[in-house]
Amino acid sequence: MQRRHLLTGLAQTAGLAVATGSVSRVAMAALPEAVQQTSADTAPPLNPPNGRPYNPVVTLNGWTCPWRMNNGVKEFHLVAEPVVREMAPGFKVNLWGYNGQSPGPTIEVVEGDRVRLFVTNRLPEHTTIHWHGQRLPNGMDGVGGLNQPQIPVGKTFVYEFIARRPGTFMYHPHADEMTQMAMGMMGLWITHPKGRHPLIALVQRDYAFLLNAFDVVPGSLTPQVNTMLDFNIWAFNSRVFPAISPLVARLGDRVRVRVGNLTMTNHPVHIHGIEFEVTGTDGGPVPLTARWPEVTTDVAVGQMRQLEFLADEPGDWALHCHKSHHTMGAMGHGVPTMIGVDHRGLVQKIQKLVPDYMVMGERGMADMGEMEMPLPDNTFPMMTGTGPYGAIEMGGMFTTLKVRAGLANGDYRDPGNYQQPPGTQAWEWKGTAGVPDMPPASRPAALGTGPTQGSARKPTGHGGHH
Ligand SMILES: [Cu+2]
Repeated sequence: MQRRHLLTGLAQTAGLAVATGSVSRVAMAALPEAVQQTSADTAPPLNPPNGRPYNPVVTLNGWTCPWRMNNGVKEFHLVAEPVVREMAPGFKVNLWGYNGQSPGPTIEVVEGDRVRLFVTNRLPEHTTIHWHGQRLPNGMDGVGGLNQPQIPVGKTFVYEFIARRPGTFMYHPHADEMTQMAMGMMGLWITHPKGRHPLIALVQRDYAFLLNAFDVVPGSLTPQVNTMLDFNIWAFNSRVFPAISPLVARLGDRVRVRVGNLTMTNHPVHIHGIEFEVTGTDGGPVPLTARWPEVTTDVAVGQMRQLEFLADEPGDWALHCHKSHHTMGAMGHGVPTMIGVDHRGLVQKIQKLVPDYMVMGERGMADMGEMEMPLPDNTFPMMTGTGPYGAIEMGGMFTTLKVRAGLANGDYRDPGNYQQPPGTQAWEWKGTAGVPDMPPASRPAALGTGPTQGSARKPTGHGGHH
């Protein structure tokens, strides 16, 4: 019954494709293969086997969609469908996506390419795709009802336009958007420049990912789609720390990181150890005179930012959203602040009634990073991830930029933990408590921060203390 239903659906799909649009019957004789991806790992960059050359991107915990050339047209086949996304090992969520994953595959083309995208709808409701940021004919913009009829269940529509502007773009449905984006339907689109572009630098590493958020009640399998602000899963490309791949760079590499935001709130993306410039937005390359150095840049809802920097400081550098609640895993929002509350004696009494009962938060929440809490069957810890020096106490939108000397070109493998050179790591003070073990001349009092600070800093009326 199901097999027959599926075959009927495929036949309808192919039939509609032949009947749709201005594409010749020859071009439409067979749909391009809808390549499926079963893994949530970061796929190696897809070097273009044909068409104009370009330097491919690496999609964090994602992949690039293979295409076929058809009389000079780049043809892609996206299938909108329910998927199971492994957001972290042991934490699988029922999402909607494209070609087996959420986000869908990254589309990579070159400025000037004619692109034909077949979109097959295997969702239980209609959909469309909007090509966020693209210059294209109005009828290809994908707003259901406004620019085109919705793509019904089981049907395939064809989008076709020339990639006119180089840059970083996104795609997502413009049909029942609240539900479909809350379920993970989104993807990246990169249009590489043809030849050298005065505002687009050559880089050795080019990373891309989307910021996304879900509301998955701990223990459940499917996001709540009506949630407006109270999300509990904060992800890079539908993946949460420590399951997000690191961004690996060779010492001295110029690195580009393309970040798009399809959540319901802004995310200040922060990178440690280096300074970057925002060299492009979804509106295009930023003029050189409009760039300034940053270590954090806010990526607002519906925005794309291209960050570029020189990876000239070796180490394992944190790269994360600076909203501290977004570097947390699933948590109950009703947890009261317990800092300063003394639970001694109470725990044993409660444990007689509730054997799993644990106290958290009376000294802050750091205990969460090391506590092995009994978790519901399908979720992940609130603060997790272990580094070489213990629990990292992070989750959600957090990963690392790993800068190493001597990596091979195109080697994206995790190089492991950074070995701190001797004498370059923070160390434990083991002197006499409270008394600085320094020469008297350099003691805090002499610097104006000791017991005499008050009188030393007060205006004296003579104007002589400078
Ligand atoms: Cu954030």
